[in-house]
Amino acid sequence: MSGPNTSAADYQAAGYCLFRDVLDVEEIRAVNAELDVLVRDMPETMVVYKDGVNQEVPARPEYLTEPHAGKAAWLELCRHPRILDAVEAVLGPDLILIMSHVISKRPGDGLPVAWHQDNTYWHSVQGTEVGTVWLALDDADLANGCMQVIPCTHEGYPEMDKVSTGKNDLLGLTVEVTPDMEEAAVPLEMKAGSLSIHDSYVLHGSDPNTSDRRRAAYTMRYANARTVTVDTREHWVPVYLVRGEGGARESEYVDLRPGRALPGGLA
Ligand SMILES: O=C(O)CCC(=O)C(=O)O
Repeated sequence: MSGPNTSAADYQAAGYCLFRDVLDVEEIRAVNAELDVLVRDMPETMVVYKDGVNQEVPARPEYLTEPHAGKAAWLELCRHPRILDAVEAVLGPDLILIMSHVISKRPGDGLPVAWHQDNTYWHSVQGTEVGTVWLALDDADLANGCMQVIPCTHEGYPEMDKVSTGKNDLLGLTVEVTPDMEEAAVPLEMKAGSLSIHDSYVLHGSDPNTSDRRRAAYTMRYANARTVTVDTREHWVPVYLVRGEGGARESEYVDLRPGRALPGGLA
């Protein structure tokens, strides 16, 4: 098993890249204080897309979706200059923020995430240059269910079929992988404050958290605004222009480039 790719220049070929020590201890402490509030305020049940349909399930901290659309601190984090520098290094200077999701796996209880591609879940998003920042809010390793990727599986941008896992996991669906593919998986072990970016077509997933430590991460999804368009009538949250030019649909996006005020109405 080879080590993780840490060269932005190799992102296109590998389908992911790891950036170490992007946020410092104080910054991560502040994000974790916001996460405590999200978990404290979780409702009893949540509607999640699972097994191919929207379902109401008992609330769990793996399903804290789109906090940036309602809370200023999360939206501000999504345009943190050092995070956007990493995104720009792999997706270019024109960037839209399209989604976000906190996935917090409780100690000894965190759900696995079966092998999947992201793009097949996002029908409102057209284009291939879409990447997810996976920001570690805790130290993440194999024991607490760090994310793993199967490098290069995005090549040619295939749309792989999904089948039911029949298990209690985050998505309820999986792409079937061969033992050879599984053997090639790279665990993205990292310290809190580091992040990886993965292509929306590359296969990735994670094991359950069997350790006595939490494993929380904040995933922020970005796209190249010149080559990717989002149908804002179909999309479930606003799309934010965070850097550069917005392309053909710029007028439909919320302008959140440096210096712009956050939208009103956020908590
Ligand atoms: O956090 C995980 O374990 C999985 C994350 C994931 O599937 C994603 O960010 O698309």
